[in-house]
Amino acid sequence: MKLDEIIISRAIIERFGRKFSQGLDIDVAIVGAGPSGLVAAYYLAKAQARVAMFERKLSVGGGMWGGGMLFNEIVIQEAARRILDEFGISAEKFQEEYYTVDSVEMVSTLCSAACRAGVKIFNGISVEDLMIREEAVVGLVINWTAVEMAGLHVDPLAVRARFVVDATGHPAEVVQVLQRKNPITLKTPSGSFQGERSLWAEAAEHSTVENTGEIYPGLYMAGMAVNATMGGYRMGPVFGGMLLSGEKVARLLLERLGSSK
Ligand code: 48F
Repeated sequence: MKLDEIIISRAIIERFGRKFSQGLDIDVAIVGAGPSGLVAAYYLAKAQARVAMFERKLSVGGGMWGGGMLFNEIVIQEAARRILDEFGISAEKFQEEYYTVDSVEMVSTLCSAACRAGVKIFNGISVEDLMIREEAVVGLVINWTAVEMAGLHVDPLAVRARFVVDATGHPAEVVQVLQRKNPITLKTPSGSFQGERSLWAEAAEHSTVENTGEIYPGLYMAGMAVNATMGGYRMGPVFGGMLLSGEKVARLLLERLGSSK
């Protein structure tokens, strides 16, 4: 076999073009490929929803890689262990109801399962704005992260989605941009973005799952973005709530998609 650089280049361009084009008009667009986003994407795609995921960084996995303070182990509590079982991720019992997971196994396995279920993951792409119709979110405005970093004046492209999920973690970037650019009321106690509070793992893990849901018509939130938006606490390197939040948002969206199909 004689390798031709132009065939290699054309293969990449055409196959990416096909994938990108399929990702432009979908059921659910997920912003952020951390634990909550990856789990949500997996369950949605497994149920045949058309899902695309946009991740600012080259690497997926969000805050999982570094475990706690760069010790690359994360803690999962009993309530979320069944989700690890669903993915075939090995958890080691530390003491009653506490389990540890190697963070690299966690990231790679969640990502692999999402891809195999049919999720289209676009890394190196940042969501900078939302597409709006009347009183609802109907898609994303995206650009290359490299363009964002270079500060180049390059217009973005758009993605249409029946539903958008903010899974951007602590900054809750999607909710924040919606509020900053539009005169809207969010479904929070104050009607506005509340901001994250300090560390209280027990309360935070509960509220992140409890408040997972629709924050504005067409816009759902999962993971740490939920607590940041609702004024909840941070939880540190315990990840059960992230997994359960991802699972919950997928279930809520599948109910919506089922009723709108
Ligand atoms: O922060 P992240 O892991 O979100 P999560 O699923 O999990 C939070 C935990 O990692 C941890 C915690 C719980 O134990 O407190 O922090 O809520 O992943 C969020 C991903 O979103 C990407 C970001 O690079 C990260 O990988 N992201 C953020 N803003 C954007 C974005 C954006 N505007 N466009 C695309 N990706």
